[in-house]
Amino acid sequence: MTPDFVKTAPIQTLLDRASGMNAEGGDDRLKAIVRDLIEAVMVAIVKHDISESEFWQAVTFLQQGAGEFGLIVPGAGIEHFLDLYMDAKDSEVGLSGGTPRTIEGPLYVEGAPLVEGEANLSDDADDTDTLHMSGFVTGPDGEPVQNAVVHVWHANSQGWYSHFDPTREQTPFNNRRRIRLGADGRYAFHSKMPNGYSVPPGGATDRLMKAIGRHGNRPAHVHFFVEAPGYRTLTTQINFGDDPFAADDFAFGTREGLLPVPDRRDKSAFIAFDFQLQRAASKEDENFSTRARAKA
Ligand code: MBD
Ligand code: FE
Repeated sequence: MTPDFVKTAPIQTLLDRASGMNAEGGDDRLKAIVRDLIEAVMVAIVKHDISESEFWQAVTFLQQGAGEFGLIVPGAGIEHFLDLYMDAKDSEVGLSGGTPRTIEGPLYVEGAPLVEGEANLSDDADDTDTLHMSGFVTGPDGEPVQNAVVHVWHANSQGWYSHFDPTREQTPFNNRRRIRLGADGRYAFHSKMPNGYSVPPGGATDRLMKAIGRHGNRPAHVHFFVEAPGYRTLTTQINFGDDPFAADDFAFGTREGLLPVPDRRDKSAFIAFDFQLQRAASKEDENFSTRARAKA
């Protein structure tokens, strides 16, 4: 059997009815999307001759793994795909330049302390080196960006993020801050050096990765949102260029231009990194995505 089977009249009629195509109410755009998604599942079933048992195994996997969808999505490369798609759409309308965007990931928490000046991100003890990171936030012409806020978050030396730490040993905003910048657009912070992240052992993401011969490790990294009136909010992260997983990130978050090598000296490591924002074309263009985020 070939996927042409899905194109036969009875299946196409089933798809129209299943997606509400000929129903009165509902959202037309959503109907069309739902129809394409169901059809894609049907095509995969026929193409790979997926059995009834295999299909229900997949349903059970998704049911049990629902809590890890935020990890499965980047692991499957779909969050990075969204970046590549936004980049391509930007370049189609002549928008380019500035610091590259890269995935947010599932571990941001709203409401981190808003601080000014040289910031300390780490509230909790952690027996590791100190990271010192600093630089400038500029616009497309190199001008210092006014009233910028830099949101920064990263893991601890065990690779765990506060709020999501299964050991429950971290205080709520450890290694999380929002830094309000002055008129010169300079930011600076220090914190306990993060380590690479690994997906929870035995969880849905781990099982999927193992089943397809992959791993679930990320290099050590630091996440940022950079927002300022009149500019597009930047979602990005730096990954440590000297991490063993720098070229093999399970979440595809590493990008050229975002891989600084920390200058490691004694118990300190230094990273100088500047952010360049794109100008916003409208108030809406300033916003970041309305993705649902954890609150603490
Ligand atoms: C992370 O820390 C992360 O940044 C992503 C994208 C996925 C899993 C863990
Ligand atoms: Fe992360």
